[in-house]
Amino acid sequence: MSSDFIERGIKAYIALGSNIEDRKHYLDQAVDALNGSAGIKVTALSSIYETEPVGYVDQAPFLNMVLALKTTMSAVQLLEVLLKVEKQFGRTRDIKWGPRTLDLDMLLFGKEEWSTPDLVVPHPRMHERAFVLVPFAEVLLAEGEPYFEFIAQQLEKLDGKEGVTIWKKAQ
Ligand code: GSY
Repeated sequence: MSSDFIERGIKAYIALGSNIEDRKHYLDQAVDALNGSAGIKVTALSSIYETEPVGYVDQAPFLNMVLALKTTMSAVQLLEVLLKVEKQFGRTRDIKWGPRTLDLDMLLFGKEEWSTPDLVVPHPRMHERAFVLVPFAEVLLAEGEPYFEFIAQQLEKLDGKEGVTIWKKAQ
């Protein structure tokens, strides 16, 4: 992929989660599928964290991470790719808060704000979830993004960080 592509693209951040084995395999496959999509280049990966389930708590622990990508797609096109990749790895949406092979959530799409029935960015609940903010802060810090300061402040105020432990450190 040319550096020109990276210059032209919009930066987006995606949260990934899985709590059905093989959890790590689902995350790896999702990263590869996104990186292999035309018009998308993954630029950074957080560490992988093992996290206690939030919401419906009577289910297995999750692996969660966040990735940064550059894309020449629109936010709606990127959402379509995320849904396609979830489906490709067996995700069904019949139990709302239940176990899932793969969950892909768009956290940010550049500085764009969207609020449609299908897409809301910035993600409206990310500030409530330590399993999102911990890996998100890690990627933003590694990339030297000024938005890190805001997310770090949100994280400081948040409960539940003890339920988020590092499982595989980013290289
Ligand atoms: O919102 C994503 C799915 N999900 C998760 C998750 O990814 N991690 C943790 N720890 N709890 C969760 N509850 C739900 S629903």
